Amino acid sequence: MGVRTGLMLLFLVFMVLQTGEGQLSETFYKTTCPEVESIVRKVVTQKFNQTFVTVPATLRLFFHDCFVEGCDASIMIASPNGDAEKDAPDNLSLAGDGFDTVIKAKQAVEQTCPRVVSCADILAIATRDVIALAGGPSFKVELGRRDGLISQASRVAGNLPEPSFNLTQLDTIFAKNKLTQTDMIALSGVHTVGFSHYSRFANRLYSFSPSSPVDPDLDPTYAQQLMQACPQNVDPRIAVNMDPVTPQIFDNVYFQNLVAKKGLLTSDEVLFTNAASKPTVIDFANNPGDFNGAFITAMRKLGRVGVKTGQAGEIRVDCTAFNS
Ligand code: HEM
Ligand SMILES: *[C@@H]1O[C@H](CO)[C@@H](O)[C@H](O)[C@H]1NC(C)=O
Ligand SMILES: *[C@@H]1O[C@H](CO)[C@@H](O)[C@H](O)[C@H]1NC(C)=O
Ligand SMILES: CC(=O)N[C@H]1CO[C@H](CO)[C@@H](O)[C@@H]1O
Repeated sequence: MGVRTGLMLLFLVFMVLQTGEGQLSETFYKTTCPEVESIVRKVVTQKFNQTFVTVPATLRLFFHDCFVEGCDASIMIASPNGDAEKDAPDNLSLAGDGFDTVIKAKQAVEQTCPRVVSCADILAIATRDVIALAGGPSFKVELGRRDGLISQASRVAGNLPEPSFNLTQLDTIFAKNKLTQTDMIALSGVHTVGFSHYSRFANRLYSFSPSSPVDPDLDPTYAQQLMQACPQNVDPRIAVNMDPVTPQIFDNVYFQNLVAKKGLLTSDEVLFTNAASKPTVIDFANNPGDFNGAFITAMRKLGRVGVKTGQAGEIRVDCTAFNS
């Protein structure tokens, strides 16, 4: 082979190692661990049968993992010093059941296919499974992610959306992860399950503006209910359902709530109040099929964010610790 070809090849290898971004595939473990999806589904179903919290906990874990360092299970790492990704203030409310689901599924997979399946892929499969268990759409999940080697609380800041964000800020942070506004709106539909703590929406009830303490974009009856559930200076551990109508079903009612001015977070309601995103919200509220289709597209794209493939990263043995 000529010098030119050799250099080209070297360059290509270098590029692949540099970015670590390769192709994910639905059949990645076809020969190395064909049972992986059925093993994970069984563990997730068992956990779901014990507690519904498994659903929101796993979903939010996946989102936060992907937006910080990419979908590489960096969020799973435990640290004795409390300075790992999961210890950042934004994670204060990550429910333990999400971590527990992934740890248990990994332990089960290790029995059959030791050191073959990444924790990042197990989290992706478990996330797909909890959506279906809660009544949401089912879809094929792409696999082949490797586990990351960095997990630092200090690297979380600025990478996750805040509940106070306006549409421009939401668009920007999702675009950074190669997700469009439509992807962002569809993914926000995950707030059809799960809870929010009082502190994340308290400003909308008590201190919105000097002339109007209650956010005018909140339905007055809903605002009253929220104030009853969350009086001022309530115990900060109090949390309320984000979908007040069907909190335990993964459906498009979240979008119907936005139309009815019953979006809990400012970042939820803005999707309806801003004219640029309003038509998509109305479409998803009226056509569950449109929501499901856009949601599946967006979830698969979310699962590709910053993935490590090939030789990058590692296949962790214990999801909560780097291999030493
Ligand atoms: C669009 C921007 C988003 C913002 C500003 C946002 C913000 C929040 C906030 C403030 C909470 C309440 C947390 C608490 O107080 O415990 C929450 C809960 C939740 N978020 Fe989001 N989120 C966004 C998008 C997403 C996406 C894309 C997903 C998943 C794909 C997601 C999944 C969840 C889940 C499942 C919960 C409930 C957690 C639980 O019940 O334990 N969120 N989100
Ligand atoms: C979960 O519960 C359902 C319904 O009660 C039951 O059919 C199923 O066998 C359970 N699955 C597991 C894995 O525990
Ligand atoms: C959104 O928030 C950013 C930061 O606070 C601000 O600069 C921008 O003007 C806001 N955009 C809209 C449309 O309100
Ligand atoms: C589930 C989890 O690890 N939560 C941690 C999130 O971060 C706070 C500190 O900001 C920890 O106290 C929590 O244990």
